[in-house]
Amino acid sequence: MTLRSPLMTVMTGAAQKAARALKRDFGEVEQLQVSRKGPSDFVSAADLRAERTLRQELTKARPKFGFLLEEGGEIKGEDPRHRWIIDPIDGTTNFLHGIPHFAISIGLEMDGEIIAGLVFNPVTDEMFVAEKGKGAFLNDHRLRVSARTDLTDAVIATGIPHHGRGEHGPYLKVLGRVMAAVAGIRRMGTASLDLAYVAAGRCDGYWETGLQPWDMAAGLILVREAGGFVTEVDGGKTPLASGSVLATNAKLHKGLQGILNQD
Ligand code: LIP
Repeated sequence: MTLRSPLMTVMTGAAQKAARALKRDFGEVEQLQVSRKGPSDFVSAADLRAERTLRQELTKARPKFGFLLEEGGEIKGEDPRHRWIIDPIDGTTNFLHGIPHFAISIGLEMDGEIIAGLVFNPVTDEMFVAEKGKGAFLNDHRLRVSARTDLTDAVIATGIPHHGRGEHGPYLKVLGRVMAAVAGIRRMGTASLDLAYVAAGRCDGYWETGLQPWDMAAGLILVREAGGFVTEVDGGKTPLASGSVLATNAKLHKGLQGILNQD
């Protein structure tokens, strides 16, 4: 058991509160009032409610911090140095299809750097947390990225472009090369959990492009604090700004990056 910092106590408390309603809503997923935001991009009543709860709870504890919210957008705080980056339901498509693989994702940015992250799947009750310099944890157990050194043994997660999003042809070419080089590919549909799974050593790597900051803010620090390596797919240093992410254990990064960028 580890002692939670005051900051992590605030973050976990907010996530637990939002998760209670989310779990109930997930149970009644077919009755949810769902409106269409764009092609394949749904906003549910549960999403909005969870975001409101998270905002209220975090504001109670840290009244001056700003927000970047998936649904509510940017909300400037009195404190310009701190900003919460939140996805109330990452994996909305899974949620709406009754697939129990979605998460609340909360990242805290200070002076442009992510200093804390939480990814919580309320259905499995798995809470992944990390703070800068303090390590990454799953329900209080310390996390380490995998130790695999050969891509032929590696399970790699990815996000596949879909209707209305991404470049399908080029993605298929890249996928073809990675498929041929690894033990298995997974497309689970929740970027924050893909990153958390890399941190936990369940997956050996993950890549995706076209993401939003709230999909990855919390997951980035989880991987780094678990000893992993995160860049953009082309090796660039600003995944949060570009939406392009490649996260692996340190040993597989170069090899996977080479395959992803062959043409
Ligand atoms: C989702 C990501 C997922 C990605 C989807 C989508 P949302 O976030 O986490 O991995 O491939 O296209 O962006 O929209 O469910 O919060």
